[in-house]
Amino acid sequence: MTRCYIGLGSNLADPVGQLRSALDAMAQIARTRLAECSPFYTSAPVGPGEQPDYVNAVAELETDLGAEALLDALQAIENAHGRERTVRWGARTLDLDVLLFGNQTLATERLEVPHPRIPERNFVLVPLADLAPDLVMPDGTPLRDLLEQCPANRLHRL
Ligand code: A4P
Ligand code: MG
Repeated sequence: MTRCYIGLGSNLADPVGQLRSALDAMAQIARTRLAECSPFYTSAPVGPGEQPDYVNAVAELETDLGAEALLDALQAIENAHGRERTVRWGARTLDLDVLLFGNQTLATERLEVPHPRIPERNFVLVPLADLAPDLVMPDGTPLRDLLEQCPANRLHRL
């Protein structure tokens, strides 16, 4: 079993409902157990143009799938939630990012793990720390250090 952390984000079409429904769907992924989910947070959008605020959370999964098979399952859930990929970092109904996959470091065409933008995103770091305050990144950096150094961005626990 590999313990992994998935970032959930939505800023369209009832974001809280999108996240709840995504959690239900993640609990159904084959050979995978949904262990826990962080509280939900509202966060100021990072990205181009005017966008609504996001709702973000982090979920912990335990899986026997490989990383790319897990990504397939997550992308199927995104698609089932009406995700349309138009503008990079643009508004979206549901975004599921593989933040961490065990202690592995991966860089394939489809998958970069740890997710490269974790250090600059408090809407990822804060819920991740809710679940795993003592976590250490694959490169040896404690999560606490990343949290201390992360730029401030408006974030409210729901
Ligand atoms: N991909 C590579 N690595 C990964 C990974 N670790 N997890 C590839 C998931 N996917 C990964 O993703 C594009 C491709 O990235 C995928 O096909 C996969 O093979 P996408 O979801 O289609 O595109 P995207 O989400 O628009 O781009 P990207 O770069 O993933 O954006 P981010 O980093 O996910 O940022 N502001 C707030 N407040 N809250 C947010 O949640 N999210 C974003 C999206 C921007 N601003 C935000 C938020
Ligand atoms: Mg994404």
